[in-house]
Amino acid sequence: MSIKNEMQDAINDQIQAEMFSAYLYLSMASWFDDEDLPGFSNWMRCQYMEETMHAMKFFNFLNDRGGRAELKPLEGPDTKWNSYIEAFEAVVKHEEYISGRINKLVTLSRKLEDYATESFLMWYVDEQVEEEDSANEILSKVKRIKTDSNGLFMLDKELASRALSPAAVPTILAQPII
Ligand code: OFO
Repeated sequence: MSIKNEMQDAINDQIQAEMFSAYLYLSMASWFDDEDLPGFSNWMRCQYMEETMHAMKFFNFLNDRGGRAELKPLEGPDTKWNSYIEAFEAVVKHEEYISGRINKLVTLSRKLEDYATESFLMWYVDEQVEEEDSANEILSKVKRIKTDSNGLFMLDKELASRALSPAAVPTILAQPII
């Protein structure tokens, strides 16, 4: 059964939101580069790629369901923050906003009795728990560090070790099944 227009429109809005997330984190990666914190920048670059993967999962899903992804314009994200705490507070706030959007998509899928979409969305429900948790964890560390340059150096080293999950790559490259 093809996806209904109302669900397709809502998913297209979500593709835009995920791509904005990618754009926001890429902007943060650039800012952290400028702050000479390559590990923080690496974490944000990975985040950027994961968000692209989130958008592409929706993109591929629409194609698989006989729908069509229609890309919408993106607003420019912020380009600088007053502190590292402020930057990670913005990440946490943004992830909470995205979680709220995913919950609304689940509500809509139930209203439309679109159980295939509801099942698909459960991946995002779980993913948002992880996204909020990792952002909150780094925010707590950044708050603890405050102005301790040694602590900042150590955290930068820790964040430098983050790598993109291998599962993300095939999702981004996947062709729709015809
Ligand atoms: Fe950060 O989870 Fe998608 O947007």
